[in-house]
Amino acid sequence: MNKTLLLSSLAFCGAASAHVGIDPPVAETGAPWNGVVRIGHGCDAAATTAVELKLPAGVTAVRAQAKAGWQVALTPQQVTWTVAPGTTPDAKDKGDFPLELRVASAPAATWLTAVQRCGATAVEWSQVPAPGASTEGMKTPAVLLQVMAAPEAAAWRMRPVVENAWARATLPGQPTGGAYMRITAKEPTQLVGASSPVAGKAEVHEMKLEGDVMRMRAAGAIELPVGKPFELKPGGHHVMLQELKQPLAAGSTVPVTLVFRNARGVESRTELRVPVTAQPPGGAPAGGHGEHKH
Ligand SMILES: [Cu+2]
Repeated sequence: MNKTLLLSSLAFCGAASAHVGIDPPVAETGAPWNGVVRIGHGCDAAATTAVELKLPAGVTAVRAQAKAGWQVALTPQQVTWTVAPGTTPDAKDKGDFPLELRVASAPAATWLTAVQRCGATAVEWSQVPAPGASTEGMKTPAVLLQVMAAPEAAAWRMRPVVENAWARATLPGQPTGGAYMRITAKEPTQLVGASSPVAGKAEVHEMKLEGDVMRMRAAGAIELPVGKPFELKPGGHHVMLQELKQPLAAGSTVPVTLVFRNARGVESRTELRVPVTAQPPGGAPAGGHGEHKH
């Protein structure tokens, strides 16, 4: 094997450590949860041959739907999918394994452990971050099921759709940056805040004419129109990333969390991975009047 091949296979191994997850990642306490356990691919170069999902107290498996090419064994606290005899799995195979759970535990971040077997190798997805911390940077994080009370789960299901998010690249030493996106609410909802680990402070700003000068200021709670896109864009509303801890580098992504509040006063959060670019994607005119000069 020459050097180039070796490097590319190493790169592939890195990419192959993508996570095991569940969809949806939210469950309502006291209610059935119907969703899937999702496997991105095999363990590096080897195909997945079995998946074990271990459930904590308060979460029980009710039913696992049949999946072509797989056999399933179920106890209340563990579900095991095993590749069926005569099936030849591929390392690139992805899988969604349908499952029904019953969630009786109180609202909390609830971690499920998964074991992914690829022949003789096993990957244990079991790393749990400190409370409130993210799994960012973890190699084999456990699977997070966010258990919520009914009002929070309803707010989460009806949270706005966020699309076309981007942030403008900043220069070294530049203290602030802006993030932009399109938000479409499904029910009466306010955008009430934002946060990002790359910024000491993040705020939603609006542009206001003061005399004949456009200035920006904190927008407070923004009432989002229902079913109609609301644009955060240069020269208009934007998420202001203040006290930047590092420059926003073109080609990277930054985590940004938006906080919404529904008509019943219940908050929901949407975590975004926002791509950083030098110019608005799609070549739209930048517009704006120095919206990042305070
Ligand atoms: Cu601003």
